[in-house]
Amino acid sequence: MKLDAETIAGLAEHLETCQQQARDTVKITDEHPDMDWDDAYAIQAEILRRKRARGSRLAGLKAGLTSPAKMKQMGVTTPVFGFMTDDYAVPDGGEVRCSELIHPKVEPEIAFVTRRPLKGPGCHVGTVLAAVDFVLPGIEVIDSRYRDFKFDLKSVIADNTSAARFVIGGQAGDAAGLDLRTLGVVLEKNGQVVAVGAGAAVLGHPAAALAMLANHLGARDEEIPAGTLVLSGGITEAVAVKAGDAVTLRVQGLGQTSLRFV
Ligand code: OOG
Ligand code: MG
Repeated sequence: MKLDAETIAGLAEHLETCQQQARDTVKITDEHPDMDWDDAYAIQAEILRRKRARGSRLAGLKAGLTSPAKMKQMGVTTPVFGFMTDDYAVPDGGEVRCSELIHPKVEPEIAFVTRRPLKGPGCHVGTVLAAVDFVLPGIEVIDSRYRDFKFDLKSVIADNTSAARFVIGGQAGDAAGLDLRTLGVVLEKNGQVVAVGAGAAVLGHPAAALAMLANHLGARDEEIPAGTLVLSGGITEAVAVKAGDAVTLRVQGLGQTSLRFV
């Protein structure tokens, strides 16, 4: 770690205040170029601690920057991990208020729910499929607190990987009984198809995102607990949205989930 506890707490407060006030900021590595990966995850953990202290509950975990389309769009090459709290959850078909966000984008994702805990090191696609209860269509709404979505990996990790809202819905599928690599996804905005893809875009197999997350947590002596919702990462580029837009994700054999931006 390169930053002291006070600096970490200050940066967490700064980023969370930007989120609460829907205000953007320059990336934090501009002022702290020497911060390291542990500092970045420590800032993220401090944001979670602040939210929990005010009564928020953890609603799930997420992997991001797991597909070539997302990595290319954001100019990075390594996946990142973050969290969602209960106030990020939108009911299926529900509304997202754009006044609470800076510059939201939507991502088509496969959501997993675990039946058993997953703890690295050594987790792989097989371990994950044995521990997963079911998969569902999920739309993640990301909203980087950084100006124009311009960031580096450490800055975006500290900013809880741009997490803002999510919706899951459709029909739960048996993860082990589906070929998640060829699972097709279609993202529609206002009735028009805006992105299409298949599960294999995520690290070759979307369960690999959970294996990476479990191995990442294992190195910190943490785990993915049983019964955890995990978003495995955007399959395609993220799509910008604004008030008035309606977004639907259709996943092959698993129905659809949708959101409206107001
Ligand atoms: C970072 C978060 C990426 C995903 O699914 O790839 C993410 C960002 O692009 O702002 O959630
Ligand atoms: Mg995402």
